[in-house]
Amino acid sequence: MSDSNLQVFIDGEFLPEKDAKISVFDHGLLYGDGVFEGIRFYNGRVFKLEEHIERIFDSAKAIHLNIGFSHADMCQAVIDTIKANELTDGYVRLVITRGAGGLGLSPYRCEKESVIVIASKITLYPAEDYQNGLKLVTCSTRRPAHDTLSPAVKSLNYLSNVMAKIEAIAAGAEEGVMLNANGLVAECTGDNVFIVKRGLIFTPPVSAGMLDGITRRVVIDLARRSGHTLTEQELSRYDLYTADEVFLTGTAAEVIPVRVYDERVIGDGKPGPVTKSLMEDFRKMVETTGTPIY
Ligand code: PXG
Repeated sequence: MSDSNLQVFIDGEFLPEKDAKISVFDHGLLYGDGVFEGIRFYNGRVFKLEEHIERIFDSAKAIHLNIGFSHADMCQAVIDTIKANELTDGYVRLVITRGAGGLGLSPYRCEKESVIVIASKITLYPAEDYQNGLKLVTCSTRRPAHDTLSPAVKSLNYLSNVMAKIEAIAAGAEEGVMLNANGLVAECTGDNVFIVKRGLIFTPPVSAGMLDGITRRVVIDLARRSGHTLTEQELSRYDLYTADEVFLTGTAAEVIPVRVYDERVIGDGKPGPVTKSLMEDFRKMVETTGTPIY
């Protein structure tokens, strides 16, 4: 996808899309050495900006990457990039790479990290996926264990997610469920997982090995505020197969129902009442909250 002439922020400068380039010696490219964020903005407001900026700082800290920008500068860079592109609704990709260095793993030979902000329109899941629900399959590719690369780090190493996505697409599914090293449900390739059983909501705890999703946090909060009982508890595939409702959360997907998982029809095969009410609550929240851009 290429928008005609985006203005891209690189290290404090705006460059037209065709000139927005970084070095082939950047360790972000050579080793996947860097971190990123995906942020949505709706109606001229950035949704959960502070939380996304906080998470990228945490991801950077975890990989020992120094960000030469302050928290406030980073928020401003996001706002400025959206403004430079005169957008009101869309998606921001924030990328911080280790920077250009030698052909060796050591990050200490990289001169300076690069901060990249791309603001663009977003390609949404088709509307029918929200009405009918997604098809999911279990992928054989596991989420990395905490002692490999913390799954809480939103790093440029997304290859296991990409491999899982390939498996899901090969199976004719829209998303793939990734298990942790113990064979329990961690999350999907780019979304967190929730189930509803007998009116109660469950989602695996972050310790199950996942990205601490910002949409997940919002939905946990919305569910509890509307009087639902929500428990963070490890879930197996069995728990998903036998759930009354399954839904996913993520910046790109928002709140989206699941129709079938590993060929098992979820509930009656239609989005359930809890999912539908949370989808509605989420929609209201994104339209009425957020950091103003203009
Ligand atoms: N798990 C993983 C592995 C993710 O990458 C989520 C869960 C949901 O987290 P948030 O904070 O967004 O609620 C993500 C984030 C894409 C895309 O292009 C997906 C994400 C982020 C940016 C782009 O599909 N998922």
